[in-house]
Amino acid sequence: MIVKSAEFVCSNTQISKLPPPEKPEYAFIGRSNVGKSSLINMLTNKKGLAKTSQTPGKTQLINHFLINENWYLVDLPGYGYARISKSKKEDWDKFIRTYLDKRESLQCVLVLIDSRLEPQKIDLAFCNWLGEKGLPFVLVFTKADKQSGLKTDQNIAKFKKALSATFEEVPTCYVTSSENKLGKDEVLGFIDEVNKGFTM
Ligand SMILES: Nc1nc2c(ncn2[C@@H]2O[C@H](COP(=O)(O)OP(=O)(O)O)[C@@H](O)[C@H]2O)c(=O)[nH]1
Ligand SMILES: [Mg+2]
Repeated sequence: MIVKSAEFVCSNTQISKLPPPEKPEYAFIGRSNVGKSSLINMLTNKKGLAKTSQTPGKTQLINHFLINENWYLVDLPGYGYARISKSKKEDWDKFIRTYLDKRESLQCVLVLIDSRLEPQKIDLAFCNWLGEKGLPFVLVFTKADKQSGLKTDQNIAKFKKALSATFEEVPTCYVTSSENKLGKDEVLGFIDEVNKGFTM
């Protein structure tokens, strides 16, 4: 897929104000600082589309971007930010989980994982929750330029192994780098394929 246009549509704090669920939608989510904004900008060829390195945990917004006038890329607030209060964390949980669970047009959740790290509990727990809800998701490993391919492969293998404790079939994995555009064609190609099967 070639991204010809990418437009910011809206930011929401309320599920009731989301755009009508008439286009296929893909939610990007991961721990704060995982490289989500950078990945969104890389995929859409727009440097400032998603704001990178903002103070996390401040505003908890669901951001909709319209791509090629045809599908929505949704930027969700990061999870696992240590310095936000417990009540804020619970608000995050409720808001995002309701969105993920109820959004009819949501085709897939892209769960971003830092490829430099050993499997993190919070990422595994989130994947398990998606599994329990029967929500389709893929894993997008970020920042692969930061270490050797071998190290990346090892961390991915460990993550898959950890997931295999609860999943019969481990989801598809993509290896990406926003720095050198690794994985761009693969992630966009995947979205393109799913879009083809979208019916209202
Ligand atoms: N080397 C490298 N750095 C990255 C990559 N993606 C993000 N970063 C850096 O990681 C930090 C967090 O990125 P950001 O996109 O703001 O993460 P977010 O909090 O998940 O939206 C920033 O300093 C980015 O420049 C990547 O693929 N490679
Ligand atoms: Mg960000």
